[in-house]
Amino acid sequence: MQIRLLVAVISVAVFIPMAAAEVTASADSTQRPETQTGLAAKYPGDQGIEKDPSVLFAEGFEGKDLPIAAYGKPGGFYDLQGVPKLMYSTDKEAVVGKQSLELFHPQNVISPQWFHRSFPGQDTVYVRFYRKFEKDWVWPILGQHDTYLFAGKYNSPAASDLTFYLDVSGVQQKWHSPPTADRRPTRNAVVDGVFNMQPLPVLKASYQGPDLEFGIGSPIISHVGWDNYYPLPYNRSPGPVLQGGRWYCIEYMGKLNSPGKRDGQARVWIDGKLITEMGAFALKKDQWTDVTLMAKDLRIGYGTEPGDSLAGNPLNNLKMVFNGKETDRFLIDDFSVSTGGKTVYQEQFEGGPGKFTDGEAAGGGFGDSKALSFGPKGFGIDGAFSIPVDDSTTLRFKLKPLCDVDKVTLVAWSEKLNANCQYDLCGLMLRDAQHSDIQWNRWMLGPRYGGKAYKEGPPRDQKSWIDGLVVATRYVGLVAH
Ligand SMILES: [Ca+2]
Repeated sequence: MQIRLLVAVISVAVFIPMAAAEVTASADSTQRPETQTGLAAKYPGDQGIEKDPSVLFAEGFEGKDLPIAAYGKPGGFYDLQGVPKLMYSTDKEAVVGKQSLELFHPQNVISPQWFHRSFPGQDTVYVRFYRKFEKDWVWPILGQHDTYLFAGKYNSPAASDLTFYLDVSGVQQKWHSPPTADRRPTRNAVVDGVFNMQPLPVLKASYQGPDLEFGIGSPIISHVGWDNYYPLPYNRSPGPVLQGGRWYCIEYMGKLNSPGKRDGQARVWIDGKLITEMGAFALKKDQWTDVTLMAKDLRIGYGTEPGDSLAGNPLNNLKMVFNGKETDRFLIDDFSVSTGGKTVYQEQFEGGPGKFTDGEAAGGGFGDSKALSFGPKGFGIDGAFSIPVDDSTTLRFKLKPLCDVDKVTLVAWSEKLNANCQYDLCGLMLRDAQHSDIQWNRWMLGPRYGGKAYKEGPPRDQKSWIDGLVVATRYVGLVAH
């Protein structure tokens, strides 16, 4: 097998139903939560929704002169970066009521506007808003920080901060590969510009501060820069390529994990469809975790569209590795590859490792059977089967960690990409006992362009709109009319 681990992932889609008790919430989330009984269902047109005790704040931008009128006021929007005239309520567009907030994006102006809204700290926050971009919107090359949800002590140099960015990426970004002996495993950085201009929503996480852990087994980089962005994978379905000229309903949630537990979560829904779910992949000792990977979701290259994927590639090799000590072990059992309902390859490990390498058959398998035991260097299977990956191709296996594991990486070779495609199954350790004071307490709207790597704003004057913003401790749901 050719192992040339490279590039982390911007857009990944892997379907991971998990059976362990720790991840019950994740399993439940295959359906939109409270589809019939979300907050919005109780408040047609969002009328009165702001009075619901679950709602931290709601804004339909119906007020006159918003957000300027609320600038700097208690409970109001603030920090308009000195350019409030670039954000104003308008009656030309609306999803909720008759007005929305129009944002003007002047040509070649960086960070023309922000508004921030703080709220009492929460462990779990749901955000819903509607977003529309001009019909012929030109996406900035490096995308933009469109909105984000923030936990921590903003602007405090001693704070441990956590941010979920919902960015709209207009560019393919390449990220450093996984750890090597001389490179920290968490270090992600834009290394050059490979532009494809596909406007995809991308959920990113950025962390500042010591001792925060993102399930990657390494301290989080603590400074402002590209290398402390950690793209979260799409692990349910591919994100839509956003189009100008129509409204999108964007919903996301952040849940901090309980101290000492890997039960944090992040999810994004677009127009009611669950796109991203970063569940608590809790690889606890002595608990089975069933993992099913649908190979259509093995679009695990660095591409942001299905074309840059394993689709159509022969699936004939796989490798699974994790970070750990030499003595750390994993068991894998009940491995199968199927397509269209037909099993192509199956291995129960009762008679040994079969065609797997770098592992050995051991007891402790599923149902007191035997399983394949492997260490941190992982195992591989190469040439045991060969099928082109399509939507019906499915991998299935059972994993049993015998140690605490933060990340397991599945690797498959793509001739098309001439590179290994990888998917990281990782936990979401957003808070530990030492950081139990971290809470979600701020929501922000950009757009903000650039950063150090990019010095220009949008290539021409254009507009976008936002409406129906609700931040709540309960799932909000699509606006009910
Ligand atoms: Ca409105």
